[in-house]
Amino acid sequence: MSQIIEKPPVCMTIAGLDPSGGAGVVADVSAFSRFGCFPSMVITSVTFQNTTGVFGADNLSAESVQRQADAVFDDYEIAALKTGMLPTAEIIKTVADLVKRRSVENFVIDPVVRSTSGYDLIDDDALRALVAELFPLALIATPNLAEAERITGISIETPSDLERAAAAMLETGVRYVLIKGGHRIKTDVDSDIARDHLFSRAGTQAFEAEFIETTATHGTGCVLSAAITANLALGHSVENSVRTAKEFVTNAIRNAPMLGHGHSPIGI
Ligand code: PXL
Repeated sequence: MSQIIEKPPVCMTIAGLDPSGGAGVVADVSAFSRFGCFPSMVITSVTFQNTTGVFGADNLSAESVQRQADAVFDDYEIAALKTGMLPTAEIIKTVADLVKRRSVENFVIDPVVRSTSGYDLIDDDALRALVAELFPLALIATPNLAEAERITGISIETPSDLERAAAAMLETGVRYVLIKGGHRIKTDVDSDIARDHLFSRAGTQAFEAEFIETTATHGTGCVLSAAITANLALGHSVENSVRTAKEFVTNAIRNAPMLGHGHSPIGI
């Protein structure tokens, strides 16, 4: 008797390779798989790094990125796409063209700007292209506070700064903006809560989890955005996808393997 196996939704990540396995495409692929999605990955850059830092990177050409992605798009139906490290303006333009040509609806941008250890993963030209050409095409972007500041030029200290920064990003056309790390903003609310804020034209929603004091934070942004992507591919709403992804990351931080001598990967 033959068993009928249901086809999994395919998720694609277009991002960098972290050979130490904590961030980038390896983290994305693990998260896609954990939610039952089939993973596809397009490499933008081979980085040289471990848990203590990023020491450099060999960026691939825009043509290579396009040929990797088109080969997969020609063959599979892609249910959702996320981007991570997009190091050059040429690669960003290629990805914008791909999203338009392939009419990708579930498009998630993790605007990776700088590694936890302070290495700039994207230059200023690329940052401008990211905001001008890619943000307008996205369903959701997931900057942390530092990324939201670099993208908008607004220094975020208060809840009203946070709202101004979100409004500036929504102006580009992106439909949802999830700003992570809102617990660092000066308010009288307790700081042992990890609070992220989801903004859209319809309003704001806060997502809270226990704040875990740990050095195991390598790849949290990648895993969160990949988990959102997988949940969108499964047909869930943006709000539900964010909620599920945040719970997943909180658990992964709790289950971190504490590898290496710096910021350990999280346990997914
Ligand atoms: O976590 C941001 C990030 C994303 N992608 C790659 C990285 C990093 C941080 O080091 O190396 C490839």
